[in-house]
Amino acid sequence: MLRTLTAGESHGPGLTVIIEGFPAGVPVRAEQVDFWLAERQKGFGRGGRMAIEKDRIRITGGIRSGKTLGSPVSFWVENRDWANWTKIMDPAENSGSHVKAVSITRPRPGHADLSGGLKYGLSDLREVLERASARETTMRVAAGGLALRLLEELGVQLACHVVRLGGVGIKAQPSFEQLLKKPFESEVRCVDPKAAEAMIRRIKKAKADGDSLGGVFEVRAQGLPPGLGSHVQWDRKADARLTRALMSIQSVKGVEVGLGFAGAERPGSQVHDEIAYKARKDRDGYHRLSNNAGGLEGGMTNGEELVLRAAMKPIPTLLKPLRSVDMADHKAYRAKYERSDVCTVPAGAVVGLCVVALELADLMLEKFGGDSLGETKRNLNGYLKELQRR
Ligand code: EPS
Repeated sequence: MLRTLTAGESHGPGLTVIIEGFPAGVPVRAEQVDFWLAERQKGFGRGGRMAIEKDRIRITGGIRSGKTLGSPVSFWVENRDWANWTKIMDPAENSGSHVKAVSITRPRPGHADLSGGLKYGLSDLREVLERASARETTMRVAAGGLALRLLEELGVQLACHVVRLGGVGIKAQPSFEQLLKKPFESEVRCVDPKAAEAMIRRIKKAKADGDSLGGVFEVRAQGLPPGLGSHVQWDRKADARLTRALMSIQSVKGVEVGLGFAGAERPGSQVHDEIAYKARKDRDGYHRLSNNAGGLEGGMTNGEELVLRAAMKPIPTLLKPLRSVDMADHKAYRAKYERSDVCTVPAGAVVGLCVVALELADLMLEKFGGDSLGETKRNLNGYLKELQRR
């Protein structure tokens, strides 16, 4: 139902997103989207670039009088750093001066540089890294900010936090209520103050060592009805779609649902969530005595809290670069160092929340349809009423 496309280079004039298939009548203000953009920019371990940028959307289509119109919604975010890159990155420049600018020919291990250069036949690896850059996630966060408005109207809430960073982990799983407030107060988006302190120490050490750090973040959602996605076809499975969304974030190398890999170590009796029933006024009375499935069974939501985790590798740009080869002479050199962050796991958590929001909005629209928010709400409420009789 929803199609989202982003465009723009990290040091070009700016970034664009188009979200097609969004229903009419969803109230949204630019500040509500900007809130998430600001959250993405935060986090201990970010580099100098975030001091330059102040990401804010300009609404360029699909919204009037504070409400969506049903037409494609489009946002634009300016790259402030563009002012320093016009000679190197101006898309309208065709006099050949870009070619004269210093080319990057020493690919960084772990980055898109080498594969992208080979694939697209490019000899200046800047033409790969500009688009592979995590700057692109700005626009997925902007689109996610819009999706979150729809989800909120439909009674769905999301939260995210950092679970592990640089080898330091939290001890206990926080409640959803704790998550809604706490991670936003932490510089590393971690609810456990002791763990957060240790994470910050690790980032400082990595920076001093010219190194980078990865970690694991978690995205959770409450208020989802059972039956989003479907068991009947592989590409309709909600777990496949949600994990794909998370895997598409730069640096993500692994995704878990609920108990995830730990479930493979236990017998079935200690994994599957037993079913109970208690009549409720607002929706179905089925619930689970545990939530190891993370809210997903058979490719569908089961009405329990959605629990997804993603593992981010350390950033590939290192102040003390790793061994590489110059593509111009095939000789051994150290990789090119470009200004970078030391750790982006806290920012990754926000990006994760936003891409999950986009996918959940799509799953809700697929099940409940509707060209306007009112129609979608009526369809959802009709379904929830029906569930009470089951
Ligand atoms: C990035 C390199 C850095 C990061 C950037 C991602 O950019 P710069 O080279 O301009 O300092 O700050 O992240 C962002 C700009 C962002 O908005 O998240 C890279 O090479 O991927």
